Amino acid sequence: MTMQPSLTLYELAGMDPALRFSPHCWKVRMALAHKGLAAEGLPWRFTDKEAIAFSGQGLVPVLVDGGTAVADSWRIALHLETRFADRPSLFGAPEAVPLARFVNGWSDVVLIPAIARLILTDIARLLGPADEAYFRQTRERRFGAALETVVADRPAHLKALSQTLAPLRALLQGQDFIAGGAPAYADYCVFGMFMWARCASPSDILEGGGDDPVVAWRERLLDAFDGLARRAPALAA
Ligand SMILES: N[C@@H](CCC(=O)N[C@@H](CS)C(=O)NCC(=O)O)C(=O)O
Repeated sequence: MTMQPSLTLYELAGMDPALRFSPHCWKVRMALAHKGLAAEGLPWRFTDKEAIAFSGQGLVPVLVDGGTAVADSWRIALHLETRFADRPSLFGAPEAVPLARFVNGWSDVVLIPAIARLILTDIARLLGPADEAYFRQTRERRFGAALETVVADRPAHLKALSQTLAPLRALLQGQDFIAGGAPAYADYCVFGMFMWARCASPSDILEGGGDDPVVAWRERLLDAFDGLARRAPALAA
């Protein structure tokens, strides 16, 4: 098996450096665990653009693998898959890569805003003053209103999220993971979004309890890799 190289992952953190709540960074953490790789996770803050300027852009995750810096969670997943080809595949088969890419896009474009409407003010509370100001300014522009206004109608947002998750719920009624009988990168793309909520918010974003196949799936992934995700510092119980 390819030797474990020195890997560094720049990860979004709250004021508390142990609180790593970025959905995209969680995709990568799960992907690294899937490949049996360890990386040093460096805490990074929204306003710390200088620290990752070497990557040529201003967002995390950024993975540094020896002399190579890779930004963007999807590109990092492809990098890990090729570079560590003899370790467990993140996709299962080459034909599954475009499908996982669709799931990644669906998570980013559809799930992120649906979950954001439930947790934006919780995130603001985790940040230091400079990051909070940056977060409010950029997100209020994105959502077109004050964060408090965006999250105001929580029951409606919970219902909308539940409806958004209907295809996932139907899929998970018949199989344990999105990728089938075992988890793969498509699962981590969606699970990263739930880790975002779990780490940043004290309230659960799923109300269905034990009857909801999505809850059961989330439990399975919390337990994966010896409970890597379950053990992570989080605000939700
Ligand atoms: N498409 C990118 C998105 C990365 C992204 O949006 N990262 C957020 C943290 S979750 C970030 O770095 N935000 C910094 C900012 O908003 O300035 C990926 O999948 O990695």
